[in-house]
Amino acid sequence: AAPALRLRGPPGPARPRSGRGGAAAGSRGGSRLRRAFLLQRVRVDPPPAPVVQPEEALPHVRCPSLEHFRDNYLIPQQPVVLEGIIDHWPCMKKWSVDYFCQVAGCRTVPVELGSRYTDEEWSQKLMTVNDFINQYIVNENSVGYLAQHQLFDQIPELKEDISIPDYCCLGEGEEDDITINAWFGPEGTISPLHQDPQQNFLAQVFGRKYVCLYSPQDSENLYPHEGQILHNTSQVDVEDPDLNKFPNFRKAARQSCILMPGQVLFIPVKYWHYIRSLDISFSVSFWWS
Ligand SMILES: O=C(O)CCC(=O)C(=O)O
Repeated sequence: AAPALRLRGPPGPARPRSGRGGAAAGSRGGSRLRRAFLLQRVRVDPPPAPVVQPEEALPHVRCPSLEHFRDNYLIPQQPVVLEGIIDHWPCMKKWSVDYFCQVAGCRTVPVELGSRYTDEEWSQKLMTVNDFINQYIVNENSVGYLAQHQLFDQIPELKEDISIPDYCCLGEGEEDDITINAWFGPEGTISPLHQDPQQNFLAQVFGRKYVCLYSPQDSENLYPHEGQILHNTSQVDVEDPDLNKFPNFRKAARQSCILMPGQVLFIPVKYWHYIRSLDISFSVSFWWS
């Protein structure tokens, strides 16, 4: 059966659920597209792994009880890195690049091309998992990101290797309403600073990710894009901010971490997040309410 693929292409009148998928929207002339095609062949070496300063380090907590998580993080809407809660997931031992070739190699998935979805030259295309792995994971000449894709609905076999974190039962929504997305890419993928309308558990299966978070209370210091499509995405490049253009960005209080395999980051509703992969990386996100 045809997979339930949904490209996060140019959004229609309704806003896409997440910030992704907007920048490349809009019409482009052929020459611009050709230029984009050439640009995306060139991969700029990503900067090294940043050092997280102690004053901005996110708290870590190991296997908190439901009550502890609810009272200290969910109700006050404080982000936290949870440890020890996915060690038992079969994916932690099973998943590798080779494994994806075996179980999903022939399946077609949407891939984002270009470093970040706010770049002009960003685009998306459909390709098989085998082609994605050959072109963007094994040969890292340019950045391709299998991002925000409901891979587990497409390939239910993979769903057996993960489970919905117990803490989601603290929400008011039904389990069926939880959106589970896969994020698979090489070193150097960047999700620009943006916010989403649901709570999120971002579980790291392999590879590391550098994550910066800012409270929704700092929104005005983060210069969201104007207009409907990208208003949940900041104009500021977190790792190289233009402080002349965005002077109040220095007032925004950052929390950060290097998310390691086996760790799960709780990102409260509307918390701004910026994420750069430091290795070949696979994450699973759970959006819940
Ligand atoms: O890991 C990433 O690149 C982005 C994840 C994200 O934005 C999300 O889970 O909402």
